[in-house]
Amino acid sequence: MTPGISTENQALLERFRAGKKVALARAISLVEDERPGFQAFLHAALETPRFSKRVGFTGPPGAGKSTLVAALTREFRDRSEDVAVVAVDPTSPYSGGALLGDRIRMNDLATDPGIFIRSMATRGSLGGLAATTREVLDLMDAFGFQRVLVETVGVGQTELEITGAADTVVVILVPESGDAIQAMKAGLMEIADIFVVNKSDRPGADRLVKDLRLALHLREGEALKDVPAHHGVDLKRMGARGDRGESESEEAQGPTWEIPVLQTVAHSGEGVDDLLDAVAGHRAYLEESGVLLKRREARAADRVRDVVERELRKTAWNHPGVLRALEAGVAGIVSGTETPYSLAGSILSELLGSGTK
Ligand SMILES: Nc1nc2c(ncn2[C@@H]2O[C@H](COP(=O)(O)OP(=O)(O)OP(=O)(O)O)[C@@H](O)[C@H]2O)c(=O)[nH]1
Ligand SMILES: [Mg+2]
Repeated sequence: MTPGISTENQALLERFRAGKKVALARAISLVEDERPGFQAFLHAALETPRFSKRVGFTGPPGAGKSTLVAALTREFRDRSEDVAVVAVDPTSPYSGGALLGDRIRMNDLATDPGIFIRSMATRGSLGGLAATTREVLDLMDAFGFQRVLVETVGVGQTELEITGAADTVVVILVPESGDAIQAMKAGLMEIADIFVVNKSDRPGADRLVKDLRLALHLREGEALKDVPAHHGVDLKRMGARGDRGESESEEAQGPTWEIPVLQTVAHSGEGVDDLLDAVAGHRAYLEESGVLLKRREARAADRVRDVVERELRKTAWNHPGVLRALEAGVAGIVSGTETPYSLAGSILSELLGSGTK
């Protein structure tokens, strides 16, 4: 990585460090667009202790995530906390109707200088995180926000990504979003620190709450029978929460956390206080049990992996020898004298050898 930083980025960095919101916004764009020098900038900007309390919110489209995040943001502000919000939107910022909706809902918050709101588009149409969401969250953290809230639309497995980005994960379901069995199948039991059944003014909410509680108890029972629910989970994919089940439950000597299932009516604010208490309670648990440190370390390891992978990919596909070998070898694969594996093998030795020779 380039240790050097351009004069322009140095100026930006100074304004970022001085706490200028405009500089934060520009720094985010620099990172989001992966513009030249963004890694050097991140390196310099992140070389500072970070203390943000990060809370992730995920759930199906239209579950009321933004309405809840807006309600919580107001509460945090009332308690004099600075809040940064990232809404990761599956639609493009240029054509997204949902984004506009978020903007309008969060509009009344946007004029408060203690609040910073940013929307990011995902790569695909399936939700989850955008390529640089984690880095943008790091920036907000380094900038000094006490709270960093991230909203992502969960569609199937995409909500799992949020575990690598937040300390506390709130999974928001609604009576329409299906039953607890579906939630279990989607892996939500593994990622949720807090369950919220929003739209509790609608029929079916009580039922879903009961089912979720039952499912959580069943799962706990299984874990006690020495069948951890987390076996087979891909650590790389799970990121920060990858080691959650086993290591946290085996070290049960400290404080433990029982996943609460709360009910809210986001637009009227009903249940928001309970949610705040649960978020605070989970924070206390994270700190007292030492799990926070573990999650942060897992997150750090994850970030290093990301950077190494990105750099390797970039190095490989910009390497003249690699490109030559690929070009020269494809005909052999087509005619059957080479295979993708033999060619990849020689490309890798070309690449890895080149660093040491
Ligand atoms: N009946 C009812 N409607 C709600 C409740 N909470 C939110 N809504 C409405 O549900 C719709 C979606 O709310 P949002 O907050 O945009 O939901 P979201 O999960 O952020 O949506 P996306 O970001 O588009 O996935 C809005 O029209 C809200 O007013 C609730 O508790 N009860
Ligand atoms: Mg939303």
